[in-house]
Amino acid sequence: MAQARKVIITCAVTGAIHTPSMSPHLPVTPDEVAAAAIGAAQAGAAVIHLHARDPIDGRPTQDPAAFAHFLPEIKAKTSAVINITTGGSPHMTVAERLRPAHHYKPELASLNMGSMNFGLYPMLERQKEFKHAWERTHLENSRDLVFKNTFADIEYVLTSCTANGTRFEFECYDISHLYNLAHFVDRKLATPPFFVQSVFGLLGGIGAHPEDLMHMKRTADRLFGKDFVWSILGAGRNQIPLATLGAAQGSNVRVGLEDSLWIGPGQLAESNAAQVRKIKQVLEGLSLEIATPAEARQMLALKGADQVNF
Ligand code: KMH
Ligand code: ZN
Repeated sequence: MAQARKVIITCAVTGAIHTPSMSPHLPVTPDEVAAAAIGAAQAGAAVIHLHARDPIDGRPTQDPAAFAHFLPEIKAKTSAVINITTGGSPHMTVAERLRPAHHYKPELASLNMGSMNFGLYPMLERQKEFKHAWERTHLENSRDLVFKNTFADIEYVLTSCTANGTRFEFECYDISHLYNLAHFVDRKLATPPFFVQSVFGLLGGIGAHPEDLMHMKRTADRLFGKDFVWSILGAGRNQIPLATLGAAQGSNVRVGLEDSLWIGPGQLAESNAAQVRKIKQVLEGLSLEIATPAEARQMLALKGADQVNF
């Protein structure tokens, strides 16, 4: 009998898109980030993608010290793969964004595969009141913001993190980002299997229509053949529908409050774990199995949790 396919669930527990005023459930303090990550891993996420926030006002921070308050606890209490962001916030320099990955040498780090507009300002239409002044500025300034990931930046992230044995979640927000990855593959700066996180529905990137998903998949198939591990991230309300559509066609999935605050129409997710449980139900309904952290490590050729610096 054919074995069921194993699906990696990544959970991105907090991040730079949303701000604390948008949901009381968004993890902000180190204790909240740790609890959210542990809950998501217990619910079935094999990979936990992490950002840190200032515990006082929730502002994104890439100070390695901020990560020190939750990385060891998550590692001690789960076997999940820990994936540290190198995206940080689009308002930060690349050098600043890289600090925690360089310091902690994780198994996996995100790598954003092209410069782009990163429009968060439409959220101002929904969110009128803010607890902290930085939140409105963060969204407002995204009207005139380039999320800078030039070829030089990408090469620097690739070479400096690879030297530590860190592999990548290649964040591809558009078709051109797949071609950028293919360019670095040609230059032998990226080695298979490529974990391609295809991101849909962010203003500045590809849309979230099923045709967009199919076009990404066809292009990745053509460029990378069997050498990539495909994953889907649908932003906002697209999260569960696109993950479902992709999973039915062979993708892995990413959920989490970093990318969507929602669990249903107009209904805030009360936790990251709730989104993991929801997608897990969908996957099981499709007769798919959930990859364990050990299986994810094998599928992504990771160095192992004993090789990190935390
Ligand atoms: N929130 C994702 C769409 C990163 O951390 O490097 C983008 C992201 C980037 O996760
Ligand atoms: Zn992120």
